Amino acid sequence: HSRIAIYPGSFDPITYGHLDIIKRSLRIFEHVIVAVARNSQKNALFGIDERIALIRSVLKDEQRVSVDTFSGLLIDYVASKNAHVVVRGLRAISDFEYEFQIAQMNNSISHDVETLFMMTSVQYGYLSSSIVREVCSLGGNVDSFVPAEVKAAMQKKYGLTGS
Ligand code: COD
Repeated sequence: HSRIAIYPGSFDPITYGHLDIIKRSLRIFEHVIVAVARNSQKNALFGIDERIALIRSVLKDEQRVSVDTFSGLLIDYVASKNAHVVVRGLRAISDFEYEFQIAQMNNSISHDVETLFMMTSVQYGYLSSSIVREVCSLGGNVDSFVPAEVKAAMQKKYGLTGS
């Protein structure tokens, strides 16, 4: 009987693919906590506080979503929120092996957490934060991938003027 889901990730930056998973999760859960991982090994464009501010801004009208950050093990964070469900999105087959590994690792450390996978919506199947960063850095149009405030923040990072 889980009313809360944790949606963890790097969100560097948040895209329409992430937002789609969040909105669909809200049809199943009463509350979704978007949890930005602090100790991700990925090369980040945005700092943690910038990523949180962007997510909050994009989801400001959604009362049932909160945005948080965590460090250390995901399952410890999930337990600290009295939650039992982690939501993850699945795109291509290439996501599967990585996600399967994380889910099984988490499950072997704690049987108290279930990972729920949602298939990406077809229009976002190819979308990832890293691809969006690359397209934006090279001057490509990212309007259909990220909300306007995210686009503006990326253009600022890359020293591009807004269009
Ligand atoms: N459509 C659908 N889903 C999508 C899309 C899209 N277009 N784009 C991304 N997603 C999904 C991803 O599949 C993922 O489920 C989620 O959105 C977030 O994506 P990212 O890329 O921002 O997040 P990741 O994969 O970098 O997050 C990894 C974690 C931070 C969750 C992981 O490293 C972690 O749990 N770290 C904490 C340490 C820990 O506990 N380690 C042990 C377990 S690995």
